[in-house]
Amino acid sequence: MSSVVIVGLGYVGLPLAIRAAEVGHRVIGLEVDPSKVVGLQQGHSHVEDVSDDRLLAQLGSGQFRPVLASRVGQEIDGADFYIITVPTPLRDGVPDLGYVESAARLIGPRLRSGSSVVLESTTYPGTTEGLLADVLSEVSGFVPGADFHLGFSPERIDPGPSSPHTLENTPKLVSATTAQGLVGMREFYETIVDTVVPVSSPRVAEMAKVFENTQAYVNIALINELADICRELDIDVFEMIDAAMTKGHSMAYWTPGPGVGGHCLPIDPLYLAWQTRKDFGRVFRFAELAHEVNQARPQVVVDRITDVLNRQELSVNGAEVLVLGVAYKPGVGDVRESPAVEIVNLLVQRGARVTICDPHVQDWKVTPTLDAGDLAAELPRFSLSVVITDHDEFDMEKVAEGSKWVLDCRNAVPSGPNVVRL
Ligand code: SAJ
Repeated sequence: MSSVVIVGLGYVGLPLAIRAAEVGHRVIGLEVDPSKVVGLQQGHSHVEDVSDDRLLAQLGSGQFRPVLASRVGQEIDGADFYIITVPTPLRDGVPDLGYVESAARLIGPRLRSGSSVVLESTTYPGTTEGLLADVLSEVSGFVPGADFHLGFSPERIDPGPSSPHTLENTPKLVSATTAQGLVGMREFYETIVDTVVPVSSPRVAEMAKVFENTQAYVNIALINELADICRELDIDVFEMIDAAMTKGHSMAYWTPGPGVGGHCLPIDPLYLAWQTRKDFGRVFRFAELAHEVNQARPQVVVDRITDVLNRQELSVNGAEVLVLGVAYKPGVGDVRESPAVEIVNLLVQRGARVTICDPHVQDWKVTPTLDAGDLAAELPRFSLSVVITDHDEFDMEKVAEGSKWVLDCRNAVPSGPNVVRL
């Protein structure tokens, strides 16, 4: 088995670190957030996909050690594999690869001849063989591909405890700048996942990842726009989708909603859109149009809320509105890029008195919160309940029974005279 250093212990790095430890690799995980490191050292997992029990087992066996990145020392020298799983956000529409560069500067001086460096963070094609190779070469004095191996293997984590798609059962693309590097990376990942899919270069793997999420983003934008058209034509969009899905082939199931959140779908397509404009002045029209449509969804929701309140001869200003679910999708507590944040802000700007209820989100500070256990008793005091994220914890029949009005953004609430769909 191998010595492995994983840089970044978030929703990608921690599951990878624990899985690698479970199959026998010696893993050191580097994390910049001291509270996360302390929590991990105490056996508390901050990632829904990794239970405390699995974490404790690997801490106990000594196969996994979480270390504060700023305190790391020679324990990470000369590892077999260095895997970078850090965020690659957008800053005002511009890719921010600062975390990748910091990771490269952290591990570069520690490489030995024959070490392998793998980037898993989503980025635009050319990053691995460009920016990452350049920084590693600068800080290590080594030649990428000759002195150490370099590759890209996109993360395909589907967050959420209820997802059937796990790290182990999701095929893993693997690529390297040299044939020899690919051999070692394939062997390593084959100990961790059921299916490894080698591709000819990091650029192919980088582009495949961006394509995976762009096709999702575009299709969600398409069904969001069709939902608005169906409403104008008085067609039940969900019945229409189910009817279309009976075709059985060349159809994928996408549903309209209040917007597209998370750290992947609303971000990754714009990495490529930024690159095509910068490098050769080409507009990646599908990505930019999809972003325009999906980013407009929160305003669509607020317009619908205004409509429903108007039916009660109420204005948004001063209305008591309950928002059910602010995480970006059911079963998770992540509010990054969540459309609910934008919807709440728009409502507050218009004078609404907003309360949120989300059993998965702990540190919400924007508005008052309601505990899910008090939901049934408190529903009647709101002029409108808005279902933004349909967590399993919500009893939607009780939401329909107890609410004056419901705006259902997820087709999650049973039909009723007081239930309006987005
Ligand atoms: N959403 C819709 N309609 C849909 C599907 C999703 O409105 O039909 C919304 C969700 O409500 C959510 C957002 O899109 O706000 C993203 O949800 P998601 O579950 O599709 O995406 P993530 O970010 O949790 O995970 C995605 C998944 N990729 C897809 O292509 C759907 C996951 O399979 C990937 O592994 C992950 O990105 C990744 O790592 O890229």
